[in-house]
Amino acid sequence: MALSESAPPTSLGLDREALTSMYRHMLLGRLLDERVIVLNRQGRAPFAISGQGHEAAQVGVGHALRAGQDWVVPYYRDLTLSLVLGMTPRDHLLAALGRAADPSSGARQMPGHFSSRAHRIVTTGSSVATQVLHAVGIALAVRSRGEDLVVLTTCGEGGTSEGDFHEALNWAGIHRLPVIFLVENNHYAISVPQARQMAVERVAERAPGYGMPGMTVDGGDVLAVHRAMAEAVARARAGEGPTLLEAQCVRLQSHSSDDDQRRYRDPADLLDLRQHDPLDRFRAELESARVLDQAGAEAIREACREEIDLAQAEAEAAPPPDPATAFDHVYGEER
Ligand SMILES: Cc1ncc(C[n+]2csc(CCOP(=O)(O)OP(=O)(O)O)c2C)c(N)n1
Ligand SMILES: [Mg+2]
Repeated sequence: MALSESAPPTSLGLDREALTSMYRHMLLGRLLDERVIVLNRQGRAPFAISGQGHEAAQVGVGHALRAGQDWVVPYYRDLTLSLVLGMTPRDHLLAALGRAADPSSGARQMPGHFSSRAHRIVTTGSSVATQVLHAVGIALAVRSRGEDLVVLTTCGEGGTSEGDFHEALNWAGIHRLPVIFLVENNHYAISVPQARQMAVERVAERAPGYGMPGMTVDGGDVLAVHRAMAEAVARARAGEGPTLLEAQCVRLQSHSSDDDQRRYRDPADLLDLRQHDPLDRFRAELESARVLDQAGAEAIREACREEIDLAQAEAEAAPPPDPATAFDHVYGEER
Protein backbone atom coordinates (compact mmCIF):
# COMPACT_ATOMS: atom_id res chain seq x y z
CA MET A 1 0.00 0.00 0.00
CA ALA A 2 1.06 3.57 -0.60
CA LEU A 3 2.48 4.81 2.66
CA SER A 4 4.45 8.00 2.99
CA GLU A 5 7.76 6.48 3.97
CA SER A 6 9.24 9.85 4.90
CA ALA A 7 6.70 10.53 7.65
CA PRO A 8 7.83 10.09 11.23
CA PRO A 9 6.36 6.76 12.32
CA THR A 10 5.39 7.80 15.82
CA SER A 11 3.80 11.23 15.57
CA LEU A 12 0.57 9.58 16.73
CA GLY A 13 2.34 7.58 19.42
CA LEU A 14 2.24 4.20 17.66
CA ASP A 15 4.20 2.86 14.72
CA ARG A 16 2.70 3.03 11.26
CA GLU A 17 2.11 -0.70 11.04
CA ALA A 18 -0.03 -0.63 14.18
CA LEU A 19 -1.91 2.45 13.01
CA THR A 20 -2.58 1.00 9.58
CA SER A 21 -3.74 -2.24 11.12
CA MET A 22 -6.14 -0.31 13.35
CA TYR A 23 -7.56 1.54 10.38
CA ARG A 24 -7.88 -1.68 8.40
CA HIS A 25 -9.79 -3.36 11.23
CA MET A 26 -12.13 -0.39 11.58
CA LEU A 27 -12.83 -0.35 7.87
CA LEU A 28 -13.21 -4.13 7.58
CA GLY A 29 -15.72 -4.02 10.45
CA ARG A 30 -17.66 -1.16 8.84
CA LEU A 31 -17.82 -2.74 5.39
CA LEU A 32 -18.77 -6.14 6.76
CA ASP A 33 -21.46 -4.55 8.90
CA GLU A 34 -22.85 -2.75 5.86
CA ARG A 35 -22.82 -5.98 3.89
CA VAL A 36 -24.82 -7.84 6.52
CA ILE A 37 -27.42 -5.05 6.47
CA VAL A 38 -27.68 -5.33 2.68
CA LEU A 39 -28.13 -9.11 2.94
CA ASN A 40 -30.82 -8.52 5.54
CA ARG A 41 -32.65 -6.02 3.34
CA GLN A 42 -32.44 -8.46 0.44
CA GLY A 43 -34.19 -11.04 2.61
CA ARG A 44 -31.16 -13.31 2.71
CA ALA A 45 -30.00 -12.72 6.30
CA PRO A 46 -32.72 -12.89 8.93
CA PHE A 47 -31.25 -10.34 11.33
CA ALA A 48 -28.61 -7.62 11.55
CA ILE A 49 -27.39 -5.75 14.58
CA SER A 50 -25.03 -3.00 13.62
CA GLY A 51 -21.89 -1.78 15.34
CA GLN A 52 -21.48 1.22 13.04
CA GLY A 53 -20.11 4.09 15.11
CA HIS A 54 -18.52 1.74 17.68
CA GLU A 55 -15.50 0.75 15.57
CA ALA A 56 -12.98 3.06 17.22
CA ALA A 57 -13.91 1.90 20.70
CA GLN A 58 -13.66 -1.76 19.71
CA VAL A 59 -10.41 -1.44 17.81
CA GLY A 60 -8.91 0.68 20.58
CA VAL A 61 -9.56 -1.95 23.23
CA GLY A 62 -8.87 -4.94 20.98
CA HIS A 63 -5.41 -3.70 20.03
CA ALA A 64 -4.42 -3.45 23.70
CA LEU A 65 -5.10 -7.15 24.31
CA ARG A 66 -3.10 -10.27 23.52
CA ALA A 67 -5.42 -11.78 20.94
CA GLY A 68 -6.08 -15.48 21.46
CA GLN A 69 -4.70 -15.42 25.00
CA ASP A 70 -6.70 -12.87 26.96
CA TRP A 71 -10.37 -13.74 27.38
CA VAL A 72 -13.08 -11.62 25.79
CA VAL A 73 -16.72 -11.81 26.83
CA PRO A 74 -18.40 -9.46 24.37
CA TYR A 75 -21.92 -8.39 23.47
CA TYR A 76 -23.80 -8.41 20.20
CA ARG A 77 -22.41 -5.10 18.88
CA ASP A 78 -18.77 -6.24 18.88
CA LEU A 79 -18.35 -7.41 15.30
CA THR A 80 -15.28 -5.23 14.76
CA LEU A 81 -13.72 -6.33 18.05
CA SER A 82 -14.12 -9.95 16.97
CA LEU A 83 -12.20 -9.18 13.76
CA VAL A 84 -9.35 -7.66 15.76
CA LEU A 85 -9.22 -10.86 17.80
CA GLY A 86 -8.97 -13.02 14.69
CA MET A 87 -12.48 -13.94 13.58
CA THR A 88 -13.04 -13.44 9.87
CA PRO A 89 -15.72 -12.00 7.57
CA ARG A 90 -16.31 -15.57 6.43
CA ASP A 91 -17.08 -16.67 10.00
CA HIS A 92 -19.67 -13.91 10.32
CA LEU A 93 -21.24 -14.35 6.90
CA LEU A 94 -21.66 -18.09 7.49
CA ALA A 95 -23.63 -17.14 10.62
CA ALA A 96 -25.56 -14.31 8.94
CA LEU A 97 -26.70 -16.68 6.19
CA GLY A 98 -27.40 -19.54 8.60
CA ARG A 99 -24.93 -22.06 7.19
CA ALA A 100 -23.92 -25.32 8.89
CA ALA A 101 -20.28 -24.26 8.91
CA ASP A 102 -21.01 -21.19 11.05
CA PRO A 103 -18.19 -21.60 13.60
CA SER A 104 -20.09 -19.84 16.37
CA SER A 105 -23.00 -22.24 16.66
CA GLY A 106 -23.61 -24.14 13.40
CA ALA A 107 -26.37 -21.59 12.69
CA ARG A 108 -28.15 -22.15 16.03
CA GLN A 109 -27.53 -18.73 17.54
CA MET A 110 -29.06 -15.54 16.22
CA PRO A 111 -26.74 -13.78 13.80
CA GLY A 112 -24.66 -11.25 15.71
CA HIS A 113 -24.21 -13.71 18.57
CA PHE A 114 -20.75 -14.92 17.75
CA SER A 115 -18.09 -16.80 19.67
CA SER A 116 -14.81 -18.53 18.99
CA ARG A 117 -13.09 -21.07 21.17
CA ALA A 118 -9.86 -20.61 19.21
CA HIS A 119 -9.84 -16.87 19.85
CA ARG A 120 -11.08 -17.08 23.43
CA ILE A 121 -14.26 -15.20 22.62
CA VAL A 122 -16.99 -16.48 24.88
CA THR A 123 -20.50 -17.18 23.53
CA THR A 124 -22.68 -14.11 23.49
CA GLY A 125 -26.20 -14.38 24.82
CA SER A 126 -29.05 -11.96 24.15
CA SER A 127 -30.00 -11.38 27.77
CA VAL A 128 -28.56 -7.97 28.46
CA ALA A 129 -25.53 -7.91 30.81
CA THR A 130 -25.53 -11.60 31.80
CA GLN A 131 -22.10 -11.85 30.17
CA VAL A 132 -20.62 -9.40 32.66
CA LEU A 133 -20.95 -11.95 35.46
CA HIS A 134 -19.49 -14.67 33.28
CA ALA A 135 -16.43 -12.50 32.72
CA VAL A 136 -15.95 -12.05 36.45
CA GLY A 137 -16.10 -15.83 36.92
CA ILE A 138 -13.44 -16.25 34.24
CA ALA A 139 -11.30 -13.57 35.90
CA LEU A 140 -11.59 -15.44 39.20
CA ALA A 141 -10.44 -18.64 37.45
CA VAL A 142 -7.52 -16.77 35.87
CA ARG A 143 -6.53 -15.48 39.29
CA SER A 144 -6.91 -18.91 40.94
CA ARG A 145 -4.72 -20.55 38.32
CA GLY A 146 -2.10 -17.84 38.53
CA GLU A 147 -2.34 -17.12 34.80
CA ASP A 148 -0.91 -13.95 33.30
CA LEU A 149 -4.13 -13.06 31.50
CA VAL A 150 -6.78 -10.39 31.58
CA VAL A 151 -10.48 -10.52 30.79
CA LEU A 152 -12.39 -7.92 28.81
CA THR A 153 -16.15 -7.80 28.93
CA THR A 154 -18.41 -5.32 27.17
CA CYS A 155 -21.97 -4.10 27.32
CA GLY A 156 -24.02 -1.04 26.49
CA GLU A 157 -25.01 1.73 28.89
CA GLY A 158 -28.51 0.24 29.07
CA GLY A 159 -26.92 -2.97 30.32
CA THR A 160 -25.59 -1.11 33.34
CA SER A 161 -29.14 -0.93 34.72
CA GLU A 162 -29.20 -4.68 35.20
CA GLY A 163 -28.52 -6.22 38.60
CA ASP A 164 -25.95 -8.51 36.99
CA PHE A 165 -23.77 -5.54 36.10
CA HIS A 166 -23.66 -4.26 39.69
CA GLU A 167 -23.08 -7.69 41.22
CA ALA A 168 -20.26 -8.29 38.79
CA LEU A 169 -18.49 -5.01 39.52
CA ASN A 170 -18.97 -5.41 43.24
CA TRP A 171 -17.37 -8.85 43.27
CA ALA A 172 -14.55 -7.87 40.93
CA GLY A 173 -13.79 -4.86 43.12
CA ILE A 174 -13.72 -6.87 46.34
CA HIS A 175 -11.36 -9.48 44.89
CA ARG A 176 -9.37 -7.08 42.69
CA LEU A 177 -9.84 -9.34 39.70
CA PRO A 178 -8.02 -8.84 36.39
CA VAL A 179 -11.08 -7.73 34.43
CA ILE A 180 -11.90 -4.65 32.39
CA PHE A 181 -15.53 -3.63 32.03
CA LEU A 182 -15.99 -1.70 28.81
CA VAL A 183 -19.29 0.11 28.48
CA GLU A 184 -19.93 1.18 24.89
CA ASN A 185 -22.17 4.11 25.67
CA ASN A 186 -24.15 4.99 22.54
CA HIS A 187 -26.72 6.85 24.67
CA TYR A 188 -29.63 4.66 23.63
CA ALA A 189 -30.95 1.29 24.71
CA ILE A 190 -33.11 0.53 21.69
CA SER A 191 -35.39 3.61 21.97
CA VAL A 192 -34.65 4.52 25.61
CA PRO A 193 -32.23 7.44 26.06
CA GLN A 194 -29.49 7.40 28.67
CA ALA A 195 -31.28 9.91 30.93
CA ARG A 196 -34.03 7.34 31.50
CA GLN A 197 -31.47 4.69 32.27
CA MET A 198 -29.37 6.30 35.00
CA ALA A 199 -29.38 9.37 37.25
CA VAL A 200 -25.69 10.08 36.66
CA GLU A 201 -24.15 11.74 33.65
CA ARG A 202 -21.36 9.26 33.12
CA VAL A 203 -21.36 5.51 33.55
CA ALA A 204 -17.78 5.73 34.88
CA GLU A 205 -19.03 7.71 37.90
CA ARG A 206 -20.24 4.41 39.31
CA ALA A 207 -16.73 2.99 39.60
CA PRO A 208 -15.77 4.45 43.02
CA GLY A 209 -18.79 2.69 44.51
CA TYR A 210 -17.11 -0.60 43.64
CA GLY A 211 -13.62 0.43 44.64
CA MET A 212 -12.17 0.61 41.15
CA PRO A 213 -11.00 3.36 38.82
CA GLY A 214 -13.48 4.62 36.25
CA MET A 215 -12.54 6.36 33.02
CA THR A 216 -14.71 8.05 30.44
CA VAL A 217 -13.13 8.27 27.04
CA ASP A 218 -14.21 9.59 23.66
CA GLY A 219 -15.21 6.37 21.92
CA GLY A 220 -14.81 8.03 18.53
CA ASP A 221 -11.10 8.46 19.16
CA VAL A 222 -9.42 5.12 18.60
CA LEU A 223 -6.06 6.24 19.97
CA ALA A 224 -7.57 7.71 23.15
CA VAL A 225 -9.45 4.46 23.74
CA HIS A 226 -6.28 2.49 23.12
CA ARG A 227 -4.33 4.55 25.66
CA ALA A 228 -7.04 4.20 28.31
CA MET A 229 -7.34 0.48 27.70
CA ALA A 230 -3.57 -0.04 27.79
CA GLU A 231 -3.58 1.60 31.23
CA ALA A 232 -6.42 -0.64 32.42
CA VAL A 233 -4.73 -3.75 31.05
CA ALA A 234 -1.43 -2.85 32.72
CA ARG A 235 -3.23 -2.42 36.02
CA ALA A 236 -4.99 -5.75 35.66
CA ARG A 237 -1.77 -7.57 34.72
CA ALA A 238 0.02 -6.03 37.68
CA GLY A 239 -2.59 -7.48 40.05
CA GLU A 240 -4.04 -4.05 40.79
CA GLY A 241 -7.60 -5.02 39.94
CA PRO A 242 -10.44 -4.08 37.64
CA THR A 243 -11.33 -0.93 35.70
CA LEU A 244 -14.61 0.47 34.47
CA LEU A 245 -13.98 2.02 31.08
CA GLU A 246 -16.75 4.01 29.42
CA ALA A 247 -16.35 4.74 25.72
CA GLN A 248 -18.82 7.32 24.48
CA CYS A 249 -19.89 6.17 21.04
CA VAL A 250 -22.44 7.04 18.41
CA ARG A 251 -24.97 4.52 17.14
CA LEU A 252 -25.15 5.30 13.45
CA GLN A 253 -27.80 2.70 12.62
CA SER A 254 -31.01 1.64 14.32
CA HIS A 255 -30.74 -0.71 17.26
CA SER A 256 -31.20 -3.67 14.93
CA SER A 257 -32.84 -4.62 11.65
CA ASP A 258 -36.10 -4.88 13.62
CA ASP A 259 -36.53 -1.18 14.43
CA ASP A 260 -36.31 2.22 12.76
CA GLN A 261 -34.64 4.91 14.82
CA ARG A 262 -36.26 7.71 12.78
CA ARG A 263 -39.39 6.95 14.79
CA TYR A 264 -37.84 7.83 18.13
CA ARG A 265 -34.85 10.11 17.47
CA ASP A 266 -34.74 13.72 16.46
CA PRO A 267 -33.87 14.05 12.73
CA ALA A 268 -31.34 16.81 13.58
CA ASP A 269 -29.58 14.46 16.02
CA LEU A 270 -29.43 11.73 13.40
CA LEU A 271 -27.83 14.14 10.93
CA ASP A 272 -25.38 15.30 13.58
CA LEU A 273 -24.27 11.71 14.26
CA ARG A 274 -22.80 11.58 10.77
CA GLN A 275 -20.38 14.35 11.77
CA HIS A 276 -19.00 11.99 14.39
CA ASP A 277 -18.16 9.00 12.26
CA PRO A 278 -15.03 7.50 13.86
CA LEU A 279 -13.76 6.22 10.52
CA ASP A 280 -13.72 9.63 8.87
CA ARG A 281 -11.99 11.02 11.90
CA PHE A 282 -9.24 8.41 12.07
CA ARG A 283 -8.63 8.57 8.34
CA ALA A 284 -8.20 12.36 8.54
CA GLU A 285 -5.82 11.93 11.46
CA LEU A 286 -3.74 9.35 9.61
CA GLU A 287 -3.62 11.52 6.52
CA SER A 288 -2.52 14.61 8.38
CA ALA A 289 0.13 12.59 10.25
CA ARG A 290 1.22 11.31 6.82
CA VAL A 291 0.79 7.71 7.86
CA LEU A 292 -1.68 7.12 5.07
CA ASP A 293 -2.43 8.93 1.84
CA GLN A 294 -5.55 8.78 -0.29
CA ALA A 295 -4.23 5.99 -2.48
CA GLY A 296 -3.18 3.98 0.59
CA ALA A 297 -6.61 4.37 2.15
CA GLU A 298 -8.30 3.33 -1.11
CA ALA A 299 -6.06 0.28 -1.40
CA ILE A 300 -7.08 -0.82 2.10
CA ARG A 301 -10.75 -0.31 1.24
CA GLU A 302 -10.40 -2.34 -1.93
CA ALA A 303 -8.64 -5.19 -0.12
CA CYS A 304 -11.35 -5.26 2.56
CA ARG A 305 -14.09 -5.25 -0.05
CA GLU A 306 -12.46 -8.14 -1.90
CA GLU A 307 -12.10 -10.12 1.31
CA ILE A 308 -15.78 -9.61 2.08
CA ASP A 309 -16.88 -10.47 -1.48
CA LEU A 310 -14.91 -13.70 -1.35
CA ALA A 311 -16.26 -14.53 2.11
CA GLN A 312 -19.80 -13.93 0.92
CA ALA A 313 -19.32 -16.15 -2.12
CA GLU A 314 -17.97 -18.93 0.11
CA ALA A 315 -20.79 -18.53 2.61
CA GLU A 316 -23.42 -18.56 -0.13
CA ALA A 317 -21.95 -21.76 -1.56
CA ALA A 318 -21.88 -23.48 1.85
CA PRO A 319 -24.74 -25.85 2.71
CA PRO A 320 -27.38 -25.12 5.36
CA PRO A 321 -27.57 -27.38 8.43
CA ASP A 322 -29.09 -30.84 7.98
CA PRO A 323 -32.75 -30.58 9.14
CA ALA A 324 -32.22 -33.82 11.07
CA THR A 325 -29.93 -31.88 13.43
CA ALA A 326 -32.54 -29.22 14.24
CA PHE A 327 -32.91 -30.33 17.85
CA ASP A 328 -29.22 -30.92 18.55
CA HIS A 329 -28.03 -28.99 21.61
CA VAL A 330 -31.59 -27.87 22.36
CA TYR A 331 -33.27 -30.81 24.08
CA GLY A 332 -31.94 -34.10 25.43
CA GLU A 333 -30.95 -36.59 22.77
CA GLU A 334 -33.83 -38.60 21.30
CA ARG A 335 -33.60 -42.25 22.31
C1 LIG B 1 -32.57 -8.79 30.23
C2 LIG B 1 -32.97 -8.20 28.92
N1 LIG B 1 -33.86 -7.19 28.90
C3 LIG B 1 -34.21 -6.64 27.70
C4 LIG B 1 -33.72 -7.14 26.54
C5 LIG B 1 -34.09 -6.50 25.19
N2 LIG B 1 -32.97 -5.73 24.74
C6 LIG B 1 -32.05 -6.22 23.88
S1 LIG B 1 -30.83 -5.14 23.55
C7 LIG B 1 -31.52 -3.97 24.54
C8 LIG B 1 -30.89 -2.62 24.66
C9 LIG B 1 -29.59 -2.64 25.32
O1 LIG B 1 -29.06 -1.34 25.23
P1 LIG B 1 -27.58 -1.04 25.64
O2 LIG B 1 -27.20 -1.88 26.80
O3 LIG B 1 -27.45 0.41 25.78
O4 LIG B 1 -26.73 -1.60 24.42
P2 LIG B 1 -26.80 -1.13 22.90
O5 LIG B 1 -27.75 -2.09 22.24
O6 LIG B 1 -27.28 0.27 22.87
O7 LIG B 1 -25.43 -1.27 22.38
C10 LIG B 1 -32.69 -4.44 25.13
C11 LIG B 1 -33.52 -3.64 26.04
C12 LIG B 1 -32.82 -8.22 26.61
N3 LIG B 1 -32.28 -8.74 25.52
N4 LIG B 1 -32.45 -8.73 27.81
MG1 LIG C 1 -26.80 1.76 24.30
